[in-house]
Amino acid sequence: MNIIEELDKRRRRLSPKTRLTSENGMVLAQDSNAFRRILAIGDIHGSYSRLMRLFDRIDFCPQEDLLIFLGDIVDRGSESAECLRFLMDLQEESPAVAVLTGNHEAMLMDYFEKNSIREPMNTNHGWITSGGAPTYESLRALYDVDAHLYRDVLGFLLSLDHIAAIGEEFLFTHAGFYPGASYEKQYDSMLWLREEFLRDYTGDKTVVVGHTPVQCFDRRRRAPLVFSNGVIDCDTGSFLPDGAITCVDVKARTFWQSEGEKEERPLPPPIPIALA
Ligand SMILES: [Mn+2]
Repeated sequence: MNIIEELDKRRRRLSPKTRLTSENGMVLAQDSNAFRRILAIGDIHGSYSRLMRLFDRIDFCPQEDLLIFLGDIVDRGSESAECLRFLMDLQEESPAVAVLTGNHEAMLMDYFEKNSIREPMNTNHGWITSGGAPTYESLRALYDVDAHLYRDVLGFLLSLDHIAAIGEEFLFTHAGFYPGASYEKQYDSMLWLREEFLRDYTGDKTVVVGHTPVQCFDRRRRAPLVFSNGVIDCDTGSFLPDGAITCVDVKARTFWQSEGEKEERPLPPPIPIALA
Protein backbone atom coordinates (compact mmCIF):
# COMPACT_ATOMS: atom_id res chain seq x y z
CA MET A 1 0.00 0.00 0.00
CA ASN A 2 1.48 3.38 -0.96
CA ILE A 3 1.54 6.37 1.39
CA ILE A 4 -1.55 8.07 -0.09
CA GLU A 5 -3.60 4.84 0.02
CA GLU A 6 -2.57 4.30 3.63
CA LEU A 7 -3.52 7.85 4.64
CA ASP A 8 -6.91 7.57 2.91
CA LYS A 9 -7.59 4.16 4.43
CA ARG A 10 -6.82 5.36 7.96
CA ARG A 11 -8.79 8.56 7.42
CA ARG A 12 -11.93 6.80 6.19
CA ARG A 13 -11.83 4.42 9.16
CA LEU A 14 -12.19 7.28 11.67
CA SER A 15 -15.38 7.59 13.65
CA PRO A 16 -17.57 10.49 12.41
CA LYS A 17 -17.19 12.01 15.89
CA THR A 18 -13.41 12.33 15.53
CA ARG A 19 -12.62 15.84 14.27
CA LEU A 20 -8.83 15.47 14.28
CA THR A 21 -6.50 12.71 15.44
CA SER A 22 -2.95 11.48 15.04
CA GLU A 23 -1.71 7.91 14.68
CA ASN A 24 1.76 6.65 13.79
CA GLY A 25 2.98 10.13 12.82
CA MET A 26 -0.04 10.75 10.58
CA VAL A 27 -2.46 13.58 11.42
CA LEU A 28 -5.91 12.71 10.13
CA ALA A 29 -9.24 14.47 9.66
CA GLN A 30 -12.09 12.90 7.75
CA ASP A 31 -13.69 16.14 6.64
CA SER A 32 -12.02 19.44 5.81
CA ASN A 33 -15.36 21.17 6.51
CA ALA A 34 -14.94 20.43 10.22
CA PHE A 35 -12.76 23.57 10.31
CA ARG A 36 -13.59 27.16 9.42
CA ARG A 37 -10.06 27.74 8.08
CA ILE A 38 -7.17 25.35 7.43
CA LEU A 39 -3.94 27.25 8.00
CA ALA A 40 -0.38 26.09 7.31
CA ILE A 41 2.77 27.87 8.51
CA GLY A 42 6.06 27.20 6.67
CA ASP A 43 9.67 27.10 7.91
CA ILE A 44 10.31 29.25 11.02
CA HIS A 45 14.04 28.59 11.56
CA GLY A 46 14.41 30.07 15.02
CA SER A 47 12.92 33.48 14.27
CA TYR A 48 10.59 34.06 17.22
CA SER A 49 10.02 37.77 16.50
CA ARG A 50 8.88 36.99 12.93
CA LEU A 51 6.70 34.15 14.21
CA MET A 52 4.99 36.48 16.73
CA ARG A 53 4.37 39.15 14.07
CA LEU A 54 2.84 36.57 11.71
CA PHE A 55 0.76 35.00 14.48
CA ASP A 56 -0.77 38.39 15.37
CA ARG A 57 -1.75 38.90 11.75
CA ILE A 58 -3.59 35.59 11.19
CA ASP A 59 -6.07 36.03 14.08
CA PHE A 60 -6.07 32.29 14.89
CA CYS A 61 -9.31 30.99 16.43
CA PRO A 62 -8.52 27.76 18.35
CA GLN A 63 -12.15 26.59 18.47
CA GLU A 64 -12.80 26.92 14.73
CA ASP A 65 -9.50 26.80 12.83
CA LEU A 66 -7.00 24.03 12.12
CA LEU A 67 -3.38 25.21 12.23
CA ILE A 68 -0.56 23.03 10.87
CA PHE A 69 3.13 23.83 11.26
CA LEU A 70 5.16 22.36 8.38
CA GLY A 71 8.44 21.78 10.29
CA ASP A 72 11.91 23.36 10.43
CA ILE A 73 10.94 25.29 13.53
CA VAL A 74 14.57 25.32 14.65
CA ASP A 75 18.07 26.20 13.34
CA ARG A 76 19.88 29.11 11.69
CA GLY A 77 18.06 31.77 13.82
CA SER A 78 18.93 32.42 17.48
CA GLU A 79 15.48 31.94 19.10
CA SER A 80 14.77 28.24 18.52
CA ALA A 81 13.96 27.41 22.17
CA GLU A 82 11.41 30.27 22.28
CA CYS A 83 9.77 29.03 19.05
CA LEU A 84 9.55 25.46 20.38
CA ARG A 85 8.05 26.60 23.71
CA PHE A 86 5.46 28.73 21.92
CA LEU A 87 4.35 25.82 19.68
CA MET A 88 4.34 23.39 22.61
CA ASP A 89 2.07 25.66 24.67
CA LEU A 90 -0.16 26.48 21.69
CA GLN A 91 -0.67 22.79 20.90
CA GLU A 92 -1.47 22.04 24.52
CA GLU A 93 -4.09 24.82 24.72
CA SER A 94 -5.71 24.33 21.29
CA PRO A 95 -7.83 21.41 20.09
CA ALA A 96 -6.60 21.64 16.47
CA VAL A 97 -2.90 22.45 16.20
CA ALA A 98 -0.62 19.94 14.41
CA VAL A 99 3.16 20.26 14.42
CA LEU A 100 5.07 18.32 11.76
CA THR A 101 8.77 17.51 11.84
CA GLY A 102 11.26 18.93 9.34
CA ASN A 103 14.70 17.61 8.43
CA HIS A 104 16.22 20.07 10.93
CA GLU A 105 14.22 18.57 13.82
CA ALA A 106 15.31 15.10 12.58
CA MET A 107 18.99 16.18 12.68
CA LEU A 108 18.50 17.67 16.16
CA MET A 109 16.97 14.43 17.48
CA ASP A 110 19.85 12.44 16.01
CA TYR A 111 22.32 14.76 17.76
CA PHE A 112 20.68 14.30 21.17
CA GLU A 113 20.50 10.53 20.74
CA LYS A 114 24.31 10.58 20.64
CA ASN A 115 25.27 13.69 22.65
CA SER A 116 24.11 15.38 25.85
CA ILE A 117 23.31 19.06 26.43
CA ARG A 118 25.62 18.78 29.48
CA GLU A 119 28.63 18.22 27.21
CA PRO A 120 30.32 20.92 25.09
CA MET A 121 28.92 21.28 21.58
CA ASN A 122 30.05 18.40 19.31
CA THR A 123 31.08 20.38 16.25
CA ASN A 124 31.69 17.20 14.23
CA HIS A 125 27.98 16.40 14.06
CA GLY A 126 26.15 17.33 10.85
CA TRP A 127 23.38 19.13 12.76
CA ILE A 128 25.84 21.65 14.24
CA THR A 129 27.32 22.39 10.80
CA SER A 130 23.84 22.72 9.22
CA GLY A 131 22.57 25.62 11.32
CA GLY A 132 22.21 23.74 14.63
CA ALA A 133 24.87 25.69 16.57
CA PRO A 134 22.58 28.62 17.60
CA THR A 135 19.87 26.06 18.47
CA TYR A 136 22.29 24.18 20.72
CA GLU A 137 23.12 27.52 22.43
CA SER A 138 19.46 28.40 22.88
CA LEU A 139 18.62 24.94 24.31
CA ARG A 140 21.70 25.05 26.54
CA ALA A 141 20.53 28.43 27.94
CA LEU A 142 17.08 26.93 28.60
CA TYR A 143 18.64 23.87 30.28
CA ASP A 144 20.75 26.09 32.56
CA VAL A 145 17.67 28.02 33.71
CA ASP A 146 15.07 25.25 33.81
CA ALA A 147 16.14 21.62 33.21
CA HIS A 148 12.54 20.35 33.54
CA LEU A 149 11.31 22.63 30.80
CA TYR A 150 14.28 21.58 28.65
CA ARG A 151 13.19 17.94 29.06
CA ASP A 152 9.60 18.85 28.11
CA VAL A 153 10.83 20.61 24.97
CA LEU A 154 12.87 17.54 23.90
CA GLY A 155 9.82 15.34 24.61
CA PHE A 156 7.71 17.65 22.43
CA LEU A 157 10.27 17.29 19.59
CA LEU A 158 10.08 13.49 19.88
CA SER A 159 6.29 13.62 19.53
CA LEU A 160 6.13 15.57 16.23
CA ASP A 161 4.08 14.13 13.39
CA HIS A 162 5.24 13.50 9.79
CA ILE A 163 2.31 14.14 7.47
CA ALA A 164 -1.29 15.36 7.69
CA ALA A 165 -4.24 14.24 5.53
CA ILE A 166 -7.19 16.61 5.96
CA GLY A 167 -10.35 15.56 4.12
CA GLU A 168 -10.12 14.17 0.58
CA GLU A 169 -8.41 17.29 -0.72
CA PHE A 170 -5.38 18.26 1.36
CA LEU A 171 -2.00 16.83 2.35
CA PHE A 172 0.62 18.62 4.44
CA THR A 173 4.21 17.55 5.00
CA HIS A 174 7.62 19.16 5.38
CA ALA A 175 9.26 18.40 2.02
CA GLY A 176 7.29 15.85 -0.01
CA PHE A 177 7.00 12.10 -0.46
CA TYR A 178 7.47 9.29 -2.98
CA PRO A 179 3.84 8.68 -4.07
CA GLY A 180 4.49 5.04 -5.03
CA ALA A 181 6.32 4.00 -1.83
CA SER A 182 4.88 2.99 1.53
CA TYR A 183 4.98 5.44 4.43
CA GLU A 184 7.14 3.10 6.48
CA LYS A 185 9.79 2.89 3.74
CA GLN A 186 10.23 6.66 3.41
CA TYR A 187 9.68 7.85 6.97
CA ASP A 188 13.09 9.59 7.08
CA SER A 189 13.93 10.17 3.42
CA MET A 190 10.69 12.09 2.72
CA LEU A 191 11.91 14.95 4.95
CA TRP A 192 14.68 15.78 2.45
CA LEU A 193 12.97 15.65 -0.97
CA ARG A 194 13.08 18.63 -3.31
CA GLU A 195 12.89 18.56 -7.13
CA GLU A 196 12.05 14.84 -7.27
CA PHE A 197 8.81 15.53 -5.46
CA LEU A 198 7.98 19.04 -6.68
CA ARG A 199 8.58 18.07 -10.33
CA ASP A 200 7.16 14.55 -10.31
CA TYR A 201 4.02 14.77 -8.15
CA THR A 202 0.87 14.25 -10.26
CA GLY A 203 -1.81 13.34 -7.74
CA ASP A 204 -5.20 15.01 -7.40
CA LYS A 205 -4.71 16.36 -3.85
CA THR A 206 -3.33 19.78 -2.96
CA VAL A 207 0.01 19.18 -1.19
CA VAL A 208 1.29 21.95 1.08
CA VAL A 209 5.02 21.87 1.86
CA GLY A 210 7.90 23.98 3.19
CA HIS A 211 11.59 22.98 2.95
CA THR A 212 12.62 24.51 -0.40
CA PRO A 213 12.84 28.32 -0.05
CA VAL A 214 10.97 30.10 -2.85
CA GLN A 215 14.19 32.09 -3.33
CA CYS A 216 15.66 28.90 -4.89
CA PHE A 217 13.27 29.47 -7.81
CA ASP A 218 13.70 33.23 -8.02
CA ARG A 219 16.19 35.08 -5.82
CA ARG A 220 13.95 38.14 -5.30
CA ARG A 221 10.77 36.22 -4.60
CA ARG A 222 9.05 36.35 -1.20
CA ALA A 223 5.46 35.25 -1.87
CA PRO A 224 4.59 31.53 -1.64
CA LEU A 225 4.59 29.50 -4.88
CA VAL A 226 1.71 27.52 -6.35
CA PHE A 227 2.68 24.91 -8.91
CA SER A 228 0.48 23.58 -11.69
CA ASN A 229 0.55 20.07 -10.17
CA GLY A 230 -1.23 21.29 -7.01
CA VAL A 231 1.84 21.70 -4.77
CA ILE A 232 2.02 24.88 -2.64
CA ASP A 233 5.48 25.90 -1.33
CA CYS A 234 5.21 27.97 1.90
CA ASP A 235 8.94 28.22 2.71
CA THR A 236 9.64 31.89 2.07
CA GLY A 237 13.19 31.94 3.48
CA SER A 238 12.60 32.92 7.11
CA PHE A 239 16.38 32.73 7.77
CA LEU A 240 17.18 35.31 5.04
CA PRO A 241 17.42 39.05 5.90
CA ASP A 242 14.75 39.84 3.28
CA GLY A 243 12.80 36.60 3.75
CA ALA A 244 9.61 35.99 5.77
CA ILE A 245 7.50 33.37 7.52
CA THR A 246 4.29 32.59 5.64
CA CYS A 247 0.87 31.27 6.60
CA VAL A 248 -1.45 29.94 3.88
CA ASP A 249 -5.23 29.50 4.20
CA VAL A 250 -5.69 26.52 1.86
CA LYS A 251 -9.48 26.72 1.52
CA ALA A 252 -9.66 30.47 0.80
CA ARG A 253 -6.35 30.30 -1.15
CA THR A 254 -4.94 33.37 0.59
CA PHE A 255 -1.77 34.03 2.62
CA TRP A 256 -0.22 36.29 5.27
CA GLN A 257 3.44 37.05 5.89
CA SER A 258 5.53 38.16 8.86
CA GLU A 259 7.06 41.02 6.84
CA GLY A 260 5.54 43.71 4.64
CA GLU A 261 1.80 44.03 4.16
CA LYS A 262 -0.29 43.07 7.22
CA GLU A 263 -3.35 42.05 5.23
CA GLU A 264 -4.27 38.69 3.79
CA ARG A 265 -3.50 38.42 0.05
CA PRO A 266 -4.71 35.98 -2.64
CA LEU A 267 -2.30 33.14 -3.56
CA PRO A 268 -0.63 33.67 -6.95
CA PRO A 269 -1.91 31.67 -9.96
CA PRO A 270 -0.33 28.22 -10.56
CA ILE A 271 2.88 28.11 -12.60
CA PRO A 272 4.96 25.24 -14.04
CA ILE A 273 8.06 24.22 -12.06
CA ALA A 274 11.39 25.75 -13.13
CA LEU A 275 14.18 25.62 -10.58
CA ALA A 276 16.73 28.43 -10.96
MN1 LIG B 1 14.02 24.62 6.09
